[in-house]
Amino acid sequence: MSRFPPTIHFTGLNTPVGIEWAARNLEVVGTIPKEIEGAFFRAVPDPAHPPKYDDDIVLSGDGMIAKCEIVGGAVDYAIRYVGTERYKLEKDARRALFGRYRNPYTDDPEVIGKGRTVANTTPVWHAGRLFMTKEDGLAYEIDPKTLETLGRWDFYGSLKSQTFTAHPRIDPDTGEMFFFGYEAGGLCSTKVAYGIADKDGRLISEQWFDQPYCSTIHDFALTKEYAIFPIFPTTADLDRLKAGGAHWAHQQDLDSWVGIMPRYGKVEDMRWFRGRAGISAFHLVNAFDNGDLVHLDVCLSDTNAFAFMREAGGVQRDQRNIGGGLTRWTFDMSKADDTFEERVVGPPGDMPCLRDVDQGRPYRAAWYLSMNPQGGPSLAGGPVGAAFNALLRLEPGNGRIDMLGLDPSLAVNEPVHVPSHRDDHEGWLLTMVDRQIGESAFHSELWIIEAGDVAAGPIARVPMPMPMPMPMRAQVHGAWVSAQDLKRARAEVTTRLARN
Ligand code: V55
Ligand code: FE
Repeated sequence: MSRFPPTIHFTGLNTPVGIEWAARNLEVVGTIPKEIEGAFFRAVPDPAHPPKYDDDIVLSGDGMIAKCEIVGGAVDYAIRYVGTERYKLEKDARRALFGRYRNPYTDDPEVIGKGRTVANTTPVWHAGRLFMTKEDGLAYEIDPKTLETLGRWDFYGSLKSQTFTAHPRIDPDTGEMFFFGYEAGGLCSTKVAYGIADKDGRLISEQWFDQPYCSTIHDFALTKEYAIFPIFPTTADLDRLKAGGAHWAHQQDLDSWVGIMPRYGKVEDMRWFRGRAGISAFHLVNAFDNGDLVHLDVCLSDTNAFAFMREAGGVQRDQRNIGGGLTRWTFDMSKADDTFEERVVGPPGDMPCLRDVDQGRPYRAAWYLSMNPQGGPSLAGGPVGAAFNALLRLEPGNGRIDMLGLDPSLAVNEPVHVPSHRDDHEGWLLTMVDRQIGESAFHSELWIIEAGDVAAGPIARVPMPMPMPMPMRAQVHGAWVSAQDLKRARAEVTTRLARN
């Protein structure tokens, strides 16, 4: 392929951009509250080269790391490719060498055994370091100042897992990072590594266990007492990969599972709870424990939200016809059986956002993205093909919902939460909003929103510089790092540029 194919994965909001750029002192409409000082990092998949085969999916796009930095009310923007092994090899070759999504059997022979990850899913900040992650490989460390890639992160050679999740969880009290990697032992391995890094980023524990089958464990959850691993029936198969097929196929008739173990305990103490067949979730909002009860809030759907994973499993379902809801699962650890309670606490949606201090604790409110029931279908684009156009604030304890419903010409990306110093103030959300301004023309703006009053809309907006006649490719996840934390970035970061 010498050009990008004109499919939904490469047109409209998904049109490849491929430009590394930076601009200072962007126009600010309104006033950014003084307390908002720091950087909003964004993970943006953007393929640098046309795919090796006829088509490809958004999840294969080379990771770009973007930064909206807010200093004294001024805003700077920058975006760069993550210098993964794969990106560098293809950059040198000036073409795609790696084939289909997570199938190394479709790669050029010259890159067999080379790192395939595109590090395009979540920016993670821990212990003064910034990482770009994707669940199919190790994280890459990024210099938070320059966005330069410093190298693969394996905890100074101590991590045995071949993979690292895009959704680690950080305990707000201890500063420890709890994480996992599935397919830890290689392609289609049922081994899952469960790890803990201390507040200084040292690996203090890594244990491996087997999941019931090789599923895509995209996210997990943490409470003060437990680590929780949800297993949904989207499975990998080595023979299918060897035949050049899809990594993932959703199995609508296969049971789901939830594994729960003491978070500082042994994997041998994992208890497995059996869930409904065919369901799927990518993101968990939060979890907390209360005596013997463990509550887990899940962005649940009744089948896999990604068409390419459904179709590989023979599931035919229109994207706009997927059921589900924000669902609370409650596990009674005092009972010996493998059942649990389920109730819906909010409308369907995904891309949840939580205050850092609420991680693993009872919490009052969370935010997530959904579809505006008014105004018509949403823009095409993003990883599942239909962009979100509503931002919800949910109080799961009492079911209260506030909505910022957007015009169908607008798409909203996952927000990050910025805390306030005032106890009586819920802080702010930052989110990139894309607007269609012509048949294939888009314009993006950063919106600053009162977290406690999303329905009021933005209190300040930062239009991306014009003229910029291209979309900004849809973001996957983001991370907020305060100015104070940025100052505590590891000093040695800049001296380690030589490392790989
Ligand atoms: C997801 C995203 C990915 C991926 C697998 O949001 C799952 C879910 C951006 O990459 O590879
Ligand atoms: Fe995710």
